[in-house]
Amino acid sequence: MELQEKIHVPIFCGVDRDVFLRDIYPQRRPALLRGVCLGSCLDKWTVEYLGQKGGDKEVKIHVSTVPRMDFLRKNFAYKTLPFNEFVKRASETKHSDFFLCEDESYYLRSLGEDVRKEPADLSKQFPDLAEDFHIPRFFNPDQFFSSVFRISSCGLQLWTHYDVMDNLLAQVTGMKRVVLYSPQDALHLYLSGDKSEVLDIDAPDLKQFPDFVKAKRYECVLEPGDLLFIPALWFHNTLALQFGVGVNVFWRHLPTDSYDKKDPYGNKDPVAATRALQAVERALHILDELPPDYRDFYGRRMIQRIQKRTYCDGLSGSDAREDSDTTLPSSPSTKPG
Ligand SMILES: O=C(O)CCC(=O)C(=O)O
Repeated sequence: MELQEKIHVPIFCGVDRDVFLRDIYPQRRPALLRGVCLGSCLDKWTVEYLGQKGGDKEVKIHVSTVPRMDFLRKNFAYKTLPFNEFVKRASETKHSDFFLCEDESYYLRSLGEDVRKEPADLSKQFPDLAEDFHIPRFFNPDQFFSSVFRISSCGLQLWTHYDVMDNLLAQVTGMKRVVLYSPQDALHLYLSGDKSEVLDIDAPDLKQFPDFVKAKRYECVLEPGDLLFIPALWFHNTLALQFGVGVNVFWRHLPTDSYDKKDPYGNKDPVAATRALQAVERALHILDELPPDYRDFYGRRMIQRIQKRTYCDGLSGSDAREDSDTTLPSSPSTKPG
């Protein structure tokens, strides 16, 4: 029996900038783009070549005793290795030199030079390798945010999370399964910040996570040369079916000022969302001044008001936006001018 409704991510061949911007981008849904030119990396990026060109620059990596990384129980350690040594180890299954155990798994998410301030940029950290990778011109250069190496041991699984920027995930070598969930399924994913606490998405504990089955599972398998468009806020979980090298490119989809300026990873909530979430926390503190039955009553009405004003489907719609809302008394400042 299928656990969840499963949907194949649609595959598009021969997509150029015009087709992407006209037919794919506005849908705000994941799309697998096959046959887009990614440059000579597809032929060149063997383990040996990556080691030679990437050299012995130190990289910070995740090392885990088991391939499914667990951010809750922290079953991985952050370690540092020269890039060439890291690539060699990540490509093998048994290691003669290791940190935790001889069959440990490795994962690199490359970082900027000043980790806390600068986003990753392949052309700065790995200029010789960046020459081989062609970033598809599907967005304007001033929207570019980061280009990030994603290199994983065979079997490595990265937890389900969302990012706040639009993303093209390029698979250069190896195969990778990607499972995605819509932002509208956020409440079925048991979030802890930007990550889902459901780590085993193939055999979840349904006693602990009963609503997980309600989330629609979008799935695809990336092959070398594939490009996956992951719209901002779409949750994604990756499983390396083989040792693999990928690069993902984030770009700004909202006006620059919408994003948190201190966010080198591209995963901090937009400033307006952070302010709104803080305002909800303040409102909840105010409700604490009331007895439980009153809190329950006004809490339910607040939820309905928020649903009517914000949901894009179902309950709300343009009528709800313009309504004279009877759920809660509206203050003049909350009405559009
Ligand atoms: O490919 C991976 O390992 C993870 C990709 C990812 O999380 C991303 O592109 O945001």
